[in-house]
Amino acid sequence: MMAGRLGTAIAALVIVASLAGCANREETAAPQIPTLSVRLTDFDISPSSPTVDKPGEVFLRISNDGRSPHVLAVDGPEGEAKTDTIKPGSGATLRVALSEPGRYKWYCPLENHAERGMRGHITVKDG
Ligand SMILES: [Cu+2]
Repeated sequence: MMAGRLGTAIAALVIVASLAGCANREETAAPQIPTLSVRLTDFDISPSSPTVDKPGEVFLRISNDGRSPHVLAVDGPEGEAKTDTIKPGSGATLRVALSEPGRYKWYCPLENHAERGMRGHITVKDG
């Protein structure tokens, strides 16, 4: 019985992870993982410097609305996490462990995109 429920919970999490692109934020089976929608353009990250309320994992739901390929990289407290190259008109999800309060850089590491404006910070509050 217990194992069955746990299995169901894990299956639900996997589904949320794979369908994060179209999951409704209020109906997610894992409300403890905040989801942030991020829009990449030539050459901006929007929002450029969001804040999350407490340390923990964050789901980034990223769309590339620009005309160039982009990548989103986050220098978190446990190292760098980044997407594969996201084609124009496409999207990606990234799960980032922001386990400590702080201010973490995020940027597009391709060519000179960060210098051109694709950089900012995620601030993690103490909770
Ligand atoms: Cu870029």
